[in-house]
Amino acid sequence: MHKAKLLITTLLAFGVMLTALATPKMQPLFNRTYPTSKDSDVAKAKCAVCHTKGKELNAYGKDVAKAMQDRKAKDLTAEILKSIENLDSDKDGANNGAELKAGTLPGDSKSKPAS
Ligand SMILES: [Ca+2]
Repeated sequence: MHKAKLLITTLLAFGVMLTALATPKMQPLFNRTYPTSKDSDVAKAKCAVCHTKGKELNAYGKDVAKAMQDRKAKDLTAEILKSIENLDSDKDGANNGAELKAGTLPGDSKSKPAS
């Protein structure tokens, strides 16, 4: 019984590790495409630029995923990110490109460029 519990705990720990490694290239690519100051909303949000909690995607993350699916792309590219700059994923009136240039979150309508 104790051994089974230990085995399950170990497997769960590996599962969490694999999930965390699922997209290790996405964030560095995003940061290279949209360099921003350390105190911007984008820098503070880290994974939350595209995700709500865990693996769930916010409005911007869903648009990124859709652009990847449209191209049948396995890996995210700067071209894919730039292809959705004209969208306003979070519908706050500022398009994704303007938000990322300002360091605000394109998937969170509460974060938008100062007008
Ligand atoms: Ca927006």
